Amino acid sequence: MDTIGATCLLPGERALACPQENRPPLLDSSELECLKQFEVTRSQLQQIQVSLLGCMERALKGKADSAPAVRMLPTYVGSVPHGTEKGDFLVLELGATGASLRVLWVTLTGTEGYKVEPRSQEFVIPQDVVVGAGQQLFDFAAHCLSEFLDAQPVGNQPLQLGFSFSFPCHQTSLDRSTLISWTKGFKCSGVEGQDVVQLLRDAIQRKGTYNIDVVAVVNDTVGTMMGCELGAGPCEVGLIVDTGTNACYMEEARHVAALDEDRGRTCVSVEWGSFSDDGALAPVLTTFDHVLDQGSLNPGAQRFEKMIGGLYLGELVRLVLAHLAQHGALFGGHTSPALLSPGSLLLEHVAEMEDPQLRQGDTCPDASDAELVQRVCAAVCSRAARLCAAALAAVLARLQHSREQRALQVAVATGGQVFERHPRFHNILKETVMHLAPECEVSFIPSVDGGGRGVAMVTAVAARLAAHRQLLEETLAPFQLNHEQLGAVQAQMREAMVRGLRGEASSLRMLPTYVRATPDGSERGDFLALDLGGTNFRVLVVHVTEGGVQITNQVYSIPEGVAQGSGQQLFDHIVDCIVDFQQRQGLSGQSLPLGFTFSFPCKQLGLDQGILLNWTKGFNASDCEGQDVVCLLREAIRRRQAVELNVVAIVNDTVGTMMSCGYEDPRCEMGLIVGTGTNACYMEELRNVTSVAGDSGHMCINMEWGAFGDDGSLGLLSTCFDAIVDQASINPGKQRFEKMISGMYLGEIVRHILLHLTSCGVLFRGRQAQCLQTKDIFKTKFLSEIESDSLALRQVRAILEDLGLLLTSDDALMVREVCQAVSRRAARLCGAGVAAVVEKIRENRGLEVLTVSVGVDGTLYKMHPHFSSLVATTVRELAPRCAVSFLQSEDGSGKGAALVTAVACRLAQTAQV
Ligand code: 0WK
Ligand code: BGC
Ligand code: BGC
Repeated sequence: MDTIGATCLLPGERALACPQENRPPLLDSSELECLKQFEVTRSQLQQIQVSLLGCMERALKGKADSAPAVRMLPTYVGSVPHGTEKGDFLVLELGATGASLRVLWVTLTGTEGYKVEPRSQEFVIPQDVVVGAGQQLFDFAAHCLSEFLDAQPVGNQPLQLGFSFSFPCHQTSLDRSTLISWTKGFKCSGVEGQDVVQLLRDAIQRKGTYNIDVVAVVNDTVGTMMGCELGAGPCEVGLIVDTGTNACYMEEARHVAALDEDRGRTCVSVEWGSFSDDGALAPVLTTFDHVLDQGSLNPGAQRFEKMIGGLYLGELVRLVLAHLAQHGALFGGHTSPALLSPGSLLLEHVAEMEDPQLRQGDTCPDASDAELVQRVCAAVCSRAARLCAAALAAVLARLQHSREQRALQVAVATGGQVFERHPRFHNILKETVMHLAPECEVSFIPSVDGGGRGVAMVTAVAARLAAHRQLLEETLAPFQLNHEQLGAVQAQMREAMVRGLRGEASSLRMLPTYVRATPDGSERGDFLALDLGGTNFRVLVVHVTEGGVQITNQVYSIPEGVAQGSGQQLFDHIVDCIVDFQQRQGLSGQSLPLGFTFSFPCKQLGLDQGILLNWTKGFNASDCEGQDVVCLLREAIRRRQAVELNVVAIVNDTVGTMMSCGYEDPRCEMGLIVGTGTNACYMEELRNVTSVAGDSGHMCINMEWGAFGDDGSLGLLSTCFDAIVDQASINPGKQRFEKMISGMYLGEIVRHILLHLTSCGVLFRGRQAQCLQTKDIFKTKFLSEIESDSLALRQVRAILEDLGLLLTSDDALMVREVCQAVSRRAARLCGAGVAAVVEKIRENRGLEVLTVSVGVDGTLYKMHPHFSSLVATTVRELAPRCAVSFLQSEDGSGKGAALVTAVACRLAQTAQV
């Protein structure tokens, strides 16, 4: 037991007793028993260390029970300061030092090497505010901010504020934090469970004197850690022992289950004040601790804090002194109102009484009383320091585990009045840590300004992220289409449809397909089918029997050189594939009727005549546009002697898809493709198709909606990124609607947005990534992968790193948002198009409500996790009187082409009969 000395005067009291000799007199058993209770053995400390470590690791894994002993709260501070932070920041500190708050003006000078002393002002919070209504507390804080700023040369510049809020909070971002429970004598109503940043913003708004933006909220331990001087190398632990106690440290992000992270480190606030493992704590809890706890504002909570925090040390000493006095062991058995009144002994009193200097000179009437008082102070404070050391040793052990390092070198930033005022606390803590964590080399860095600079650092980072977020939102805002804008697209498309059907100027060609009916199930026979124009070129043999349709197909590639070579080369390649397929399928020499799905805009003059109007989707074979592609195919067949093929029908992939789904569901009267390209067809009333004779019956119209807006009607919605992608395409000014929707272009739009955000410094720390300069490197399939809900952020990073991007998690999050904005716009525009078509069919038929199915195909529609549901939602919004179901085509449009051929053959036979 250390020797101690102190004055015996309590605040406002006359002297009771003071020491005679400097050799400590012997203590009687009751006194000894009293002090012995505060002795904590090494094995008890080790047990606390181990138990706390266990609680920390369970909480990190999210395995802790409902009321975890320690909370391990992510703080969204992902890196220790890298010294580049610059600017003037306001800091508001609430709760670190008891019933007071502090406002600071901190100027960060980045790497300019000189320091500007922060200007600060402290305000005492009236007790009725500390336990009053939450609004009152935040209004008080806003008032103090205003009073502080009245004395600063601020003018009306927007001010960025970092809010140091020293209570346990669930943080969901740097500027969103929900208070879990008050501690340290605070008990304001209407705050627990609330976002304290919003409460402060509302109060500042109500005050209305200064334009202050609260950009970050941090725990005081984080501010202390972030504020520690870089000289010593970054601190990775922040330790506070002030009115309360807590620590934070830099944990490997992958170990924090609450975060979807696999790389880097993140700061975790331990909130060890609530550590209460009865197994570990019960042996060290004294009767005085139970009395104090029962008398506190939060009985049963923060038990560990109540043995260490400066708010409680004075009270513990008072309880012991009162106990000893009441048992005649002190002050001659006398007590006093102050000695008996809770809260009368404060930390500074304990520090004073424990200070050995005091004993020498002062006039204490009874030396042995003074001695005993000092012993009590020392016992209470030493225990606090040792318990705090055991907790810190648990954090160090956690750091060793998470870094898989046995020997650990770490700097701990310390802050708080107990450190500043209590002479021996720091030494006992240091010594005990050395005993409990001998393989750790720990340097303690006292915080110079109570963490104000650290909070400003976090605020600077948050301000930078907030500015980035704003830039991101401004960049993506044009992609968020509201109901009015989509309604306008629907109306414009409707008008263009009518003009196209009438043969008037319209960006929608509304091409008759000569398909007058969807299959009725009576089709029979074997057919060859070709499917050109999507991701894959396929040759199929389709058997249509009573029992249904059997398909065998083979995928062939169309090399870019062929797709952009000569027409003859392209069609010879197609015939080569057919011959290869016939040989593989043992069909050589058989002349089966052939249906040709040709997914490009064709003016059809009949079922087997289609004049190619223009290539799309990266195809550009020469000498084809303006030609009848059925002729081109037949010529190629002729060039390849000894091959007999009977080309019966040419259909667009939308028509093939509609027919294929129509075979299963007769209500299917629309075909939709959202793949490499996009387009739609539907069954129009023949009377509305002026270019085809006849007033009754229907005609399937290939809308070629990819060209919608080529007349500039989509100009208002087109962004600078759309213009870049269009200009870089092989058909600038063409297929504008397609270039905002389909798979061939979405990846490119995203790539250009990423390049733009990088050039603004928002992404990849402003470092332009070489890989992103390459056209088409950001595939549209990446959007589908990145936006998948089941994909954790780390997997998003993996996709982007495979591309050669060096990125942070924030970058990955932003890339995902860019993908979401681009694909969402595409789906909504597509939905507006479908709504225009089904509404036209409904009005064509004068129906109150239309029930119709849409056959759909295309990789983007099928593979993207949200595209199809967004299209359906938009159609419900814009065409509420149409009950639309979307049927994903299983066998592609090749089957549809075979069915069209089958219908044509059946009609031809009945015509011969
Ligand atoms: C599969 C169809 C084909 C169509 C394609 C579109 O069978 O006719 O062209 O879907 O999707 P993409 O392959 O372009 O993603
Ligand atoms: C709070 C912590 C805070 C600590 C030190 C505790 O009561 O729960 O959030 O860091 O006091 O101020
Ligand atoms: C073509 C359409 C086709 C669509 C889907 C567009 O580029 O012009 O004919 O239906 O792509 O493949």
